Amino acid sequence: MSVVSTTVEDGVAVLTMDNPPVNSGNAAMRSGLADALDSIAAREDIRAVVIASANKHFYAGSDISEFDRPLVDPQLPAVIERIETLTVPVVAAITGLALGGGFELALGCDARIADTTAAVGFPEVTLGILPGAGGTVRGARLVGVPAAIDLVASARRVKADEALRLGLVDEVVESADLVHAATERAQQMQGKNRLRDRTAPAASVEEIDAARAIASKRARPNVLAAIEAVCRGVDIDASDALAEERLLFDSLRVGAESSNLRYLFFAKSAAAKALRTEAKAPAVSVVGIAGAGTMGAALARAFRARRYDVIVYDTNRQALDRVTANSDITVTDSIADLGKTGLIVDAVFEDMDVKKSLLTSLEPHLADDAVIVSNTSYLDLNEMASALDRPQRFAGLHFFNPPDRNPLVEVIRAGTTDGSTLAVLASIVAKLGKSPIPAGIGDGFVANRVYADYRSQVEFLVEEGASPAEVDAALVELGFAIGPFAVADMSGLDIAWARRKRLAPNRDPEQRYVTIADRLCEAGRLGKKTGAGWYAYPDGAKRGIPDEVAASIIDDARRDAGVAPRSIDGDEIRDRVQGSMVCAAASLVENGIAGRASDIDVAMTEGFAFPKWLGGPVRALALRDPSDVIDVLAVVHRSCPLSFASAEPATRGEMPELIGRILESVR
Ligand code: T1G
Repeated sequence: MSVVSTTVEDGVAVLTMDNPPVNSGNAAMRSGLADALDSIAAREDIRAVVIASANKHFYAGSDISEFDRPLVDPQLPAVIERIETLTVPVVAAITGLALGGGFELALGCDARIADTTAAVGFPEVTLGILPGAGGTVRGARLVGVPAAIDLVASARRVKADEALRLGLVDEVVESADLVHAATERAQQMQGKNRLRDRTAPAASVEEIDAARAIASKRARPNVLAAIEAVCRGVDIDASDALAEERLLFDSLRVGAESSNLRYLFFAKSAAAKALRTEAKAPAVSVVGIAGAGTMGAALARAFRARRYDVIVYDTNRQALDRVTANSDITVTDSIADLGKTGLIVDAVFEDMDVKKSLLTSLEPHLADDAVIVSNTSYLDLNEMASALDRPQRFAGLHFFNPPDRNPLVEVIRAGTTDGSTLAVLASIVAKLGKSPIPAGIGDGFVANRVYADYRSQVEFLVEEGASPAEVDAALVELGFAIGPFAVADMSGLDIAWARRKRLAPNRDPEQRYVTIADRLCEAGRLGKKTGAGWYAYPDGAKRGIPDEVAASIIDDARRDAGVAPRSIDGDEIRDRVQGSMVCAAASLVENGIAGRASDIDVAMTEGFAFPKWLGGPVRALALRDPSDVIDVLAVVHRSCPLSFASAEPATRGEMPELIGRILESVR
């Protein structure tokens, strides 16, 4: 049964695409469209065509899973060519998403009618490629080079009203009227209106250069190629431009960067899928935040930005005033007011007694189906749940700074969390546009556990002879936007210092411990906010500079640790950082705290700015030569045999079995 059906009425053929769940453009869809278009071309009685969807989305783009092997004919350009070769007008009836190839299909039509749920865009650059079926060529001929550069390079989705304003669609109607409006439009049109025959709307050199400059900032090679394709495409014959664009697309598609980004796309999908349950999720429209501190206020903004009604509760009036200062968020110092909410996020002080007392006073005010989550970074959720009469309504929802911008969130089941609570959380994180990973209960859950080992390793490297600036530079060269010591100075050294002091009594004496960060804090160097941390910030400088005081503190710590400093090159720094993260991933998967190794790649790329085009630390090491990997793991193990016990076999030249398995799982 074809995924494309055709109905004909009054000489108008309506092609309906039905390839659930998202109408992705796989081989079946393309051949269904090609066959339907070929049949129409052979008929004399058809005077107009509409291409519509039977589902929520028009066409969510090409099927990404097909990109790892040679593409099957007919490929999308050949389908679009059939549309342009038809002598009768073809109108796209866009509902929901028309992304990538889906929007390119619509651009091959002679007109585009959208309904109010429609959104169009070119997400291709987020997959390490560029639009490969005419998006750079027809897009520029429709809206001009500057707007086309923005669309192709930003990958942003354009909602129906803006799409109409930009000229990306010709009309916006209610969903119920969509096919009718598209049919009417097709019947009224006097012949074709092929974008490939147009010249691009005029744009000045200044406008083009301005758009290029914005789009090129920190742009990856594929984005630069996409910008060039847009600019060049309007100056040459459309057929040549389309052919050049396709060649570029094909060369990028088979490259490592695109393969890694596609891997991450499916890794995020797998992590989100792991959270799905059969249970029904009661709809939540009002969210309560308990705690108006920095995190609570940022969480309130994050929920508000996704059109939840938000009530922030705190007993501290000044904190509440800061929340209301520039937002339409309700605040209250009465905990009873949280009774109106369907989800309450605990963002109070990280202390078990404080949290348990909050839960005990909160619960009596709540409806039975209201869900409570804690944003705790490391406290035991099962102990917290014990404070509730209905612990099944409770889980962890761990956001990452800044929560209104950082897409990563960990969904942590307590032992008592039920399916309905999980269903609520799955729908909440989807509506927030987050990249969720499931996490089990353990110190630091998943992401902070990996981050802790990363942080330990970079401090080992400084103790052994690298400077903070050398470590930061090596990791910026890997692709991080800024290095770990610059990040530490930005967020402040005191938070981690307080935690180390709290954990000191239980620290294993066998655990390698670097005292440099403690010594910096004891010297009052708490980071940028105190004018100095790992770096100095003279006169409130934005960027830190290495200084003698930090250097001498580091030298003292090396001497007291009996470490003779040596020069350490960038490759060793990058290898040891990635190797440490992989060791952490292996133990998290083995202990069932992480569901799968790719979740660690999602966490580190989404939440900690590990370069996405490498696929994440596990993927990056998995693509290395196994003998290199063994050497890397041996060095990591020697840096701290206790922390990196899982790498021990590598010191004997063997691939550790568990690590070998998780590397295999992400290839
Ligand atoms: N290819 C293959 N599978 C896809 C897919 C795609 N494009 N989009 C979604 N899926 C799967 C997904 O893995 C999941 O599978 C199920 O569909 C539901 O997705 C030639 C070259 C459209 C916004 O980048 O952004 O066109 O886990 O859970 O939350 O120039 O999916 O159920 O087994 O994400 O409602 C461009 C990618 C491709 C869009 C829907 N298109 N997709 O989100 O559902 S390149 C994209 C999405 C291209 C042309 C170029 C989202 C969505 P499973 P879901 P959702």
